[in-house]
Formats: sequence, structure tokens, C-alpha cells
Amino acid sequence: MSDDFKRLAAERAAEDVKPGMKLGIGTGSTAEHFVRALGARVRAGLDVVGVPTSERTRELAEAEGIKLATLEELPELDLTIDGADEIDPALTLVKGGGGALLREKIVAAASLSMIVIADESKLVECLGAFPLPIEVNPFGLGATTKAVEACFARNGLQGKLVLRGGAEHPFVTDGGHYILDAHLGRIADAARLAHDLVAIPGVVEHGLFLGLAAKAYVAGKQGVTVVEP
Ligand code: ABF
Repeated sequence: MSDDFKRLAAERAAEDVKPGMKLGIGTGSTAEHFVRALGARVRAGLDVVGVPTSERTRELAEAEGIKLATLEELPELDLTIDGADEIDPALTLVKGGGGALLREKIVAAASLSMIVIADESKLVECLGAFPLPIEVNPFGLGATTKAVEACFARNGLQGKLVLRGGAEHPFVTDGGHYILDAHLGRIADAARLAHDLVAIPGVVEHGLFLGLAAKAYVAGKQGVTVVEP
């Protein structure tokens, strides 16, 4: 059922794409529904160009016949469509469950607007139940881990940090980094935590997206609703 909702939200977003748009194309199963819906419109004659946020999305978009470019070629985009792991009432997001948060945030920040697509399970009153992905440089992982734990303590947060994939075979992002998943449970002050995390040498990026999403199409039993801050 939730996959049907993801598809509904994605198809609603695909209706917002106008001819000539330069698009940021997200990552994850909901974004994949968007790629398929966009591909159908492209094959029906819609002329757009997209910048994918992951190698996975690039492969899928190419298979759908969507014209692609790099962010170097198109440094200013009109609209990014992407999924999320959590969406709070202010449209602050937790993203990165799919491991693509760095390119997703760079592409979203290069876009005039961002629309989030999701099923209703992603809506939360307070962020944090979903583990917060923190992308880190593999160099000095131990020191960076300790610095992130100290940052949590300063923010009054209790959280277990788990290296995604495990020490033997850690998950490696498209950018060649590792991901620490922070099981915080509740993030009361996302802005303060975001500010403190990026100050840590070794932290490349984190999955808190603040002030980037203009609105969200959220699908559930009642159909698609528009969520705006
Ligand atoms: C991606 O979509 C990630 O940032 C986020 O984790 C994921 C959501 O996954 P799904 O759409 O598969 O629920 O943008």
C-alpha cells in the first residue's frame, strides 16, 4: 500500500514539470516512481533535462530516456523533486536513508525550488525516530566518531552511532565517504544540531535538510495532500 502512495505522490509531482525545465532528480523508491512518471512524459514529447542525485538515479533516468546533464553544466536548476525519510511540520527533513544525501543536498541547494514526495508514513511531529545519516570522510573515522558523540552530548542528545554496513564492509557513498547513522530518537533543535555537526572536521554532510523544501506532496488513504511550512 505504501508503494502505491509513493507512486501517487510522485505522479502528482511529475504534473508540475514544465517544458524546458532543468530538474534535480532525487534518489530512493519514491523518486524512482517520479523518474518513471517523468520518463513517460518525456517519451510523449516533454523537453526537460535532469541532474541525477545518485548513480542509481542516473542509470534509471537514462533507461527512461530522460536527457541528463551534470551540475557543472547546469549550476542553476528550476526544480528538484526528491523523497525523504522524515518530514516535520516546518518541512525540515531527514534524508539520506538511501545514502545519497550529499549530492541530494547540493542539487536541492542549487535549485530555485524543491518539492518533496512521500507516503504519509514520513510525516512526523518531531524528527529523530529515523536514524540521522551523517556522511563522514573515512580518514580519521575514530576521531570523527568521538567528536560527533561529544557534539551530541553538548546538545543534550543521547544517541548510538552505527557505521552503516559495519566495520568489515562499510557502505561507501557515491562520493567515496562512509555514513554514520545516529539513533537519536528525538531531535528537538534540528537547526542547532545541523550547525554543530558541519563544524566537525571529518563530517562531510548530514541528513538534516532545513529550509530547502517549498512543499511536499504526501499521499495516503485520503489521496495526495499538499504540505507547506
Ligand atoms: C532519498 O529518498 C533519501 O534521501 C531518502 O532517504 C529516501 C527516502 O526513501 P524512499 O523514497 O525509498 O522511502 O531522497
